[in-house]
Amino acid sequence: MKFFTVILPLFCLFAATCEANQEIEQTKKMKYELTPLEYSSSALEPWIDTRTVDLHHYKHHAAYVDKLNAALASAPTFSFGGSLGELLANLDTVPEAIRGAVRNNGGGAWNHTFYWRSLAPANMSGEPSDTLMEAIRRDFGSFEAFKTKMTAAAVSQFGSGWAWLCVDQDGNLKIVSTPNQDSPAMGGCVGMKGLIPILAIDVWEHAYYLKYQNRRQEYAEAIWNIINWKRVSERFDCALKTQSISL
Ligand code: MN3
Repeated sequence: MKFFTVILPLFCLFAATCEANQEIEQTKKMKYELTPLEYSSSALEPWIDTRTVDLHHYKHHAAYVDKLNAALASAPTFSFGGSLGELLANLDTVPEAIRGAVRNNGGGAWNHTFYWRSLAPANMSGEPSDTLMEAIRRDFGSFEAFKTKMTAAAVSQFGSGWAWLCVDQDGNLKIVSTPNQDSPAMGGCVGMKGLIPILAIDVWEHAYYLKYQNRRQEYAEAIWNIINWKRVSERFDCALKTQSISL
């Protein structure tokens, strides 16, 4: 009787601790993690529907992170201690055998974190800071003209890709688009040296197809209702002051 009341619970505790340790070991090997959303899956309604956010974040975004980790694990002699952004900025140091996988999946992982953090529920969207608004008017003529131009960049990106608002080395705003999961975060590695992204629009079909089907234009117009302008303005300040990317 005593065995079952004293020894068995102790044994179970020991077994549970071992399991926990194993989990920690596995976590250590999983170098990069899925960045959690800052809002609920329904928070972007009605502009981006709950099901799209769920699938996009917990399936698509998560898959990029998993595949990135798998690619890195397949090259045991390569180790990189920095952030994902730093890894992408140094793509040319990644072994050729996994460079394509890191470019696609590391880019996918980073771009999506940047995208989710570019968005906010409509009632918290706000507007650009005075300094950012001034720069928008200076470089695009008006806020409306800027939105029209960025929407057009999103719509006209052939196939899957991204539209970005960036700050160049002279502090000017530039709209660019990239194919696949290429990103200004990859800098010179993808011919985008010195461009610091401050806002991203994902134009892969998985970002909008459930609600908008083939109407990418409608999605790219709707997204202006849920931009996190506080965050984008902070990124702009960071780009001007430190010439660096802020997530
Ligand atoms: Mn996507």
